[in-house]
Amino acid sequence: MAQDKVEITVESNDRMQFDTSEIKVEAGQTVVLTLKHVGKLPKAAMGHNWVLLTKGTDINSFGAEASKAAGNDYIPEGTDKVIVATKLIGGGQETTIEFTAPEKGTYDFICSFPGHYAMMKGKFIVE
Ligand SMILES: [Cu+2]
Repeated sequence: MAQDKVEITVESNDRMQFDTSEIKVEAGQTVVLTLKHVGKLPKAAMGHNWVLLTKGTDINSFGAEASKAAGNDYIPEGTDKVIVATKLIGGGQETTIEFTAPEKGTYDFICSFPGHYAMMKGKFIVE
């Protein structure tokens, strides 16, 4: 039996990178995910978030839609394409979210700051 709770830390930086491209958890686990921004640039220039998308969401079309949602941390208002997301942070900051891992499958995670999803993305695998 897997642990009930798993803690994950994802680092991001001033070079538009996450330090991980694959995260594995088990269905039903409580996931405590901390996003750290280890860079120095402010949120307006190099903001990062961690956004878990519903299965099958097209990253490019979601990213284009998200880029218009500056007033909401680049998460489109009322979207049904986001399972969970952190707030947007700048250099030196960190933020933590807690959520229940969704059903088994492979999901995409991205940073939805404009243009970042081309580099800042990875797979969230639920086993
Ligand atoms: Cu970013």
